[in-house]
Amino acid sequence: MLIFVAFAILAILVQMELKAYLKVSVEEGHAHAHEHEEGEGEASPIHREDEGIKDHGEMPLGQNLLVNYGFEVATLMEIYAWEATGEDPGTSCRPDPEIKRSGFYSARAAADSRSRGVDVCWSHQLRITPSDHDVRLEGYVKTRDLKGSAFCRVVGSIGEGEDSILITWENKDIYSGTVDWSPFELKVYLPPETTTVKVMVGLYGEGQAWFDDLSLVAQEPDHNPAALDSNLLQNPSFAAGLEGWHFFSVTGAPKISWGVKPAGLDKGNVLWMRSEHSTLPENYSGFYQVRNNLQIPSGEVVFSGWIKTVGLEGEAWLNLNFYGRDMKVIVDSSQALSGNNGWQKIEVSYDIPENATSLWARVIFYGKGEVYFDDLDLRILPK
Ligand SMILES: [Ca+2]
Ligand SMILES: [Ca+2]
Repeated sequence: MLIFVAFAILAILVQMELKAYLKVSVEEGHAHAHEHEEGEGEASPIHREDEGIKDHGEMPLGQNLLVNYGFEVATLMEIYAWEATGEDPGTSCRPDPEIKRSGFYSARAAADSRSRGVDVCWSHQLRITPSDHDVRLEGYVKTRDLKGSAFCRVVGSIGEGEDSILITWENKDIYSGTVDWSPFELKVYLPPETTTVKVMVGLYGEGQAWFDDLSLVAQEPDHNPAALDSNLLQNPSFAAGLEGWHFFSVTGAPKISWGVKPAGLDKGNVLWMRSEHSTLPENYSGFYQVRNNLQIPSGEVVFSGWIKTVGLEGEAWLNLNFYGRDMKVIVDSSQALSGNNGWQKIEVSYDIPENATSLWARVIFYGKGEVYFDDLDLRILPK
């Protein structure tokens, strides 16, 4: 009897989600209706016909554009319409029938000490592209013993796959430690040239996170261009721990520890990272923040900060990346520190390139030893 009831409920849930999906497909254009027949219950590849999407007129505002947003259509290993990151050592992404906020499954991500700080996440490609709109991602997350952070992310690009051009990367680190189901939200503007949008939820570090009941809705854009000559960084002096900053490590980097610690009256909290092993220069790690939606035709970006190194057999420096249509520019600070150095101010600057939509500020190091960063400042000076 119980089994029968369970199946009946499952059938209703699946139907609810598929209905929502079909409604989206219809608004998107009839060309996509066949996906449902082919792909039901399986993580089949998504066939996209981008030409048809933007010309279809009205963007369905206020409607959930995610498919299988409650993760109810899943098998033992896979979640329909969601893709898991690769099987890096020490990481796993699975549907979880035991721990969920609603329905029968949640999306679980987990990493242990072998994971080397890589992002472990579930990713979903929107079937409608809300270009020239704001999108608001919402959902719920639960974490357990998470050193590092859970995150949510919206990534916009032109094209797909290896040839795609990244133009928007809005990331928000949301919870760490142990929290019961808690809400999160993230809002970002997608430039008109956007053709592909991916939503990601996951974690980095060590521990577990579960996600459930997601939604992403498009809204009329509420343009909020970067203010000139003010610090664009969130939490630039680490007074709020690592809030606003996201760890990254280029594949091949050995185990690295990081955190914030007090470093005297003038500096308060500072960011520190330590590597126990020497690495090649191309195997660098660090933290970043991204400012999307630049909407500034001209200006000089200046990124500065204080760095201290202790026995660093390698280098530490600041880095700016610009992404946009037909362009990608990576600029390193001309100065890099190594060995033992007291606090030194370093700066990197660059004129905003044409078509740049996304600006990344990164603090970076490679090699064995310890590095500290503080009082970072990212601003655009009018030209
Ligand atoms: Ca669920
Ligand atoms: Ca500080």
